[in-house]
Amino acid sequence: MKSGFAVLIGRSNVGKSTLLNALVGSKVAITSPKPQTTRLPIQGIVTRDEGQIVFVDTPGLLKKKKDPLTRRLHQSIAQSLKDIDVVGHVVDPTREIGEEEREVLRLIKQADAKRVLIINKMDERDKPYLDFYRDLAGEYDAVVELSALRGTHVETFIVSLFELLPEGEPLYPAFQLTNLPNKIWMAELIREKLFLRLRQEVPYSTHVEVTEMDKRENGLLYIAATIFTTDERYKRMIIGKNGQGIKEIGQSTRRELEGVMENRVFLDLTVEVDPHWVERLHE
Ligand SMILES: Nc1nc2c(ncn2[C@@H]2O[C@H](COP(=O)(O)OP(=O)(O)OP(=O)(O)O)[C@@H](O)[C@H]2O)c(=O)[nH]1
Ligand SMILES: [Mg+2]
Repeated sequence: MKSGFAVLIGRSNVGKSTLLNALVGSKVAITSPKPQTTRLPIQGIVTRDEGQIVFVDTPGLLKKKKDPLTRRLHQSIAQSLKDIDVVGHVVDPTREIGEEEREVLRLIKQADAKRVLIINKMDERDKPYLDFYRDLAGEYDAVVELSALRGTHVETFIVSLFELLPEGEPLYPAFQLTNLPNKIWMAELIREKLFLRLRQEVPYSTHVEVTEMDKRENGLLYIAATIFTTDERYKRMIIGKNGQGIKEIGQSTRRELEGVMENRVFLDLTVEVDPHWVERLHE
């Protein structure tokens, strides 16, 4: 049996979380067109006859910003590169190699692991930088070209990883798809709706905590969650005119949860101002 850890790292927005979901075949990580969607190192577990791969999705590297959240996310990336077997560098051939890619290259060279270059978004028609990335092949043990969104060649990637992984026993039971506790996963789903809905700096001002999860006697799953934001002004924007904003966030999350849990859900959302929530983020 083979087993080990493969970390997905790369610039923000290249599709790391979309790839994690495609690998696992289930939505374990949230995705959005906005950079810095991912904040936690989320594990997605793939178990096959050959063995088990634990993929670790990481926050995207974004160099421009120097705020406390970005600092926290960068610490989390560096931490994720310790004690792993493979590092998968995910790149987007529609975007130029920039300072962020060079920083990722520096980081992965320090890691004591096999290196795989993953050229994602191969479904895009215009890939003006594809050859730039292909020219980097010499720096890696393997190169795969795939589309996380369409799921093409994702299986090829899994097969090539099993080749690179050491012998070992599975770490998780075969049915387990992620390490995320239910409450955190639900909070992530709510945060995804905030990222899809809110503009500019507002989604970055938010953090979500699920405070209660309870199966009621009538079979209803009761979930209470608090959306934290740093400013009264943002709180008003999240709640929206006549509460319309928060209502839509609640409805779309509830619908998604009901689909996955196959259970009726009551979602109780509160918005609170806390300028210091970043300090409570665990790594
Ligand atoms: N066309 C195309 N779009 C993709 C593909 N993979 C991801 N995307 C899109 O790229 C955007 C970013 O995807 P994410 O998976 O959230 O990217 P990420 O690298 O996890 O981003 P951060 O968590 O912010 O670092 C989303 O709009 C995805 O739908 C792909 O294979 N093809
Ligand atoms: Mg992500």
